[in-house]
Amino acid sequence: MMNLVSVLENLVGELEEGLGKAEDAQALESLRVDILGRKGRLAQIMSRLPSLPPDERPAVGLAANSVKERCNALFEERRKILAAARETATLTGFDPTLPGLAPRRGSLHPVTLITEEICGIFSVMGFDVAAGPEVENDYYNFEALNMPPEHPARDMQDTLYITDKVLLRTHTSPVQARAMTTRRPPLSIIVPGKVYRRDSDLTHTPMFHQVEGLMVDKGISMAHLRGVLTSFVRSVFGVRTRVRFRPSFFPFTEPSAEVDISCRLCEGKGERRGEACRVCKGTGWVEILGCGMVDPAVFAAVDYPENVSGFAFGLGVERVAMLKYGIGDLRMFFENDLRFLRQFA
Ligand code: 2U9
Repeated sequence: MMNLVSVLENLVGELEEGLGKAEDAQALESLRVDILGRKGRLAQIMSRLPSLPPDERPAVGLAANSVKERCNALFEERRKILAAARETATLTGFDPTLPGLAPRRGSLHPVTLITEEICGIFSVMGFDVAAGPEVENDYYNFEALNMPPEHPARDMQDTLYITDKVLLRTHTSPVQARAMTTRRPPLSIIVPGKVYRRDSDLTHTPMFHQVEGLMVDKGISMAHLRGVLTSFVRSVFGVRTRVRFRPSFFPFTEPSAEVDISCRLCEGKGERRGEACRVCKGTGWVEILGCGMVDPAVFAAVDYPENVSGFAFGLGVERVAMLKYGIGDLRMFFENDLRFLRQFA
């Protein structure tokens, strides 16, 4: 008799398991027929009742009634849950019983990708990555960098002023100037960040991204500048890239140079399909960065000794990204069009 009672009790556990898998009304009904139906599991067990000794029958009958009641309650509970889900689905068009959609994975912005690539290359060469405020004061943005009051580079046309003496940094150079006030040479740092200029047209945005670098020690020369920047450029654009240094001018470096690389689109030929190359305007070269030997006036401003020298350089991140990825329009970086951004996944 005990045996038949425990067989009955097991039915409840079996049913619970089956209910967890029943996802719709149809599955629920077939499970009910299976267990409680006229020829179901419970009925089959009960058909063995007459073969038991008469004094054992009442206990089994009692157990059967209890099991039947609990099974009905479990069915009812599941039926209500499925009905509620169906109602939600018809009311909201949202069916919580459907399998979910896998979310699309995001990707890093091309400006972030290039910034990380550039900083990675200089980190390997021993540079520390440094950062500083985007809201700067006149001293670190201009004065310490050999741009005294009335210097043309401070022109209202270029600089976004907050007050007389407070402004949005126009380059990341103030971070290097700050680093030199807190650290003694030897020093080599690379500074990525946002910079701001009062400029807005097809090829200029009021905010863009720069990476600038500085190396200071005894005996640093143009040869170090040339070696470091040539190997940097070849890391980003490939070992076959040709590099040339052209004389230029910056207030904070003397001598100064601009670095051109051979055009990737026309491979330095200046010509494509019988027409002047649109990327290098037919010259075979594109400008990629500015650089120079730090002007002694800058060292004087930060109280560095006269026996050190150093080189500095700067580049625009959007410009590097445009050349590396062949992006023709600066506005792409700021529109956040997912069709553009997804290509960098
Ligand atoms: C200190 C001393 C010198 C940073 C330099 C450049 C040359 C340069 C431009 C590239 C394109 C700005 O983004 S851009 O428009 N930058 O050409 N920057 S040397 O020289 C420094 C910096 C800090 C203390």
